[in-house]
Amino acid sequence: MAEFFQEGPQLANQYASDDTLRQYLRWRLPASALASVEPELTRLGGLAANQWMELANAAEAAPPRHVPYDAWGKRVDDIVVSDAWRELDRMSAREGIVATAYERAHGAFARVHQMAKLYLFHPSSALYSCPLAMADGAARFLEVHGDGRTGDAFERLTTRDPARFWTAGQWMTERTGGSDVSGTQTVARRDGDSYRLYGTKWFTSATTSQMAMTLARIEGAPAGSKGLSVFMVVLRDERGMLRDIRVNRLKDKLGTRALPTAELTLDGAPAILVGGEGDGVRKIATILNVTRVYNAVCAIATMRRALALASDYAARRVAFGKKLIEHPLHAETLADLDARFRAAFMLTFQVVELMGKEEVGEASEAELTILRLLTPVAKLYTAKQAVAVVSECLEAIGGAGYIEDTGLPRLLRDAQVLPIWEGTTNVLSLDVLRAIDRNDALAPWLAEVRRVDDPTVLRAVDAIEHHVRCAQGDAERQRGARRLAFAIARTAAAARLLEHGSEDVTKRWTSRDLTGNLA
Ligand code: MFK
Repeated sequence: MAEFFQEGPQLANQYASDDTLRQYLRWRLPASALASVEPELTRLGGLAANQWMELANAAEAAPPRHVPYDAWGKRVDDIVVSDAWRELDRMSAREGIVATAYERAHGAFARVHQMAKLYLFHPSSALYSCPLAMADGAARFLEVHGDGRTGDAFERLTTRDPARFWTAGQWMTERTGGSDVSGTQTVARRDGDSYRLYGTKWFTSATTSQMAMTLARIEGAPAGSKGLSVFMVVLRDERGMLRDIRVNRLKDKLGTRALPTAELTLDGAPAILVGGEGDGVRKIATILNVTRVYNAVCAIATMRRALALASDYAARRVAFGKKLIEHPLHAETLADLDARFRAAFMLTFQVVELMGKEEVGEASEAELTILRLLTPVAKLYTAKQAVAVVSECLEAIGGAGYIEDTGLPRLLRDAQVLPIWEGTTNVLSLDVLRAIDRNDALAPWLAEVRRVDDPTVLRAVDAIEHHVRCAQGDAERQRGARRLAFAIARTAAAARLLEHGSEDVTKRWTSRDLTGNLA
């Protein structure tokens, strides 16, 4: 008898084989926009299955290295990255993964177009999506708050020319806090028309970026987050040397291993104040809200990749006399995971649509407040789902799912960062309360969802309203904030699934308790 060898799961074209994305685009995009984006997405779907994936594997195999001194003892703080990482940078520029959002070829649908591209790119990018997220956040910040002093930064962040393209860091976290940034200790001292920054940044993702947006306190400004201001830092001089910045070390992380994340000391780094003095947390929220949407898109993309592999495997692997997919319980498990993915997809792309409308000035007041509410909801919910769904998909592949050189464990490690960075689940659940209290964001969303005439959704909406009305006092409201955020996420997703009319998935989804027992 010939020896048996199991074939591993294979990736098909990641656009052509993705019914969820294709059906969604057919549903939402005008025919002319769909006709224009489909050939491009089909091509990118091929890159995601092949060339990008090979680059991502190569980048993972050669993680970044910190070289503090040169051969002659001079401090250089070089961060050496792989050729593959650099090629991912060039390819993402050429393909306009950021630029598409600002070219606005499809008006209010520019974000849908762009995020569809990011969705294909992310799981085959070794997290190059991270510098892109922060570049996009910085571009949006400069579009909203920028003035003549930031030179050509906006143009560089949004170009397709790899030779000019810049990515950006987003340095908010200090030893005093990742969630509570009000204790930021970095000081900005005036230096003529600009500033110099002094302090330590504890987590700086993508430290090979050309620029960063950061928070610092101008000397003499009050304590707390109102006393912080937003600054732009161009990291290197014409010779490529860091400008009064020291790299203390690279972080040794559970995942995202191709991504250089560093601890930095700013020792007089030149910086440009952007958006005026003070109120820095409120202003930098412009960036956070972009990167949180990226986080959600990358979370659903991760789920989809894990499901694509687990489903392909189920069609190849034979156990107990038949293929895995022919076993009712295995098929049921995959169908449940698929429903969780599709619900998360619908929620995320609702937020993407609203963001696109906002950016071209076509969002109504109600839509703006729904965007404010659903951005943290989508981020926190999809991130948690990504970890759970990827974990189940690895289990569905069995022991091989736990073996490093299959590439599968990386999916889980990389998913685990999604609920942590850009605001943890609890911090974002409290942000949902902030949106409800300060932006009165619940009422317009409730009104919108009530238009979906379905008894399960209407019951869930009533339960949410009842919960918000009855929660007494700050502590009780905070204790219930996570349950509330999850209930909003599940209900928003159900409403979209119903609107879309995908019957099987909708039935599977609405047969659950959408509110997760809010009472
Ligand atoms: C693959 C995907 C790639 C993703 C890229 C990942 C790169 C990773 C890099 C990072 O991890 S960067 C660090 C991320 N850090 C965070 O996300 C911080 C998490 N903490 C919070 O979000 C806290 O809630 C917050 C810092 C905002 C609390 O600050 P405060 O100052 O104690 O809150 P406060 O006083 O309530 O808010 C200040 C103002 O900002 C208020 O405005 P008003 O005074 O006018 O009312 C708030 O309404 C406003 N604000 C806060 N969050 C907002 C917001 N406005 C709009 N949107 C928001 N999200």
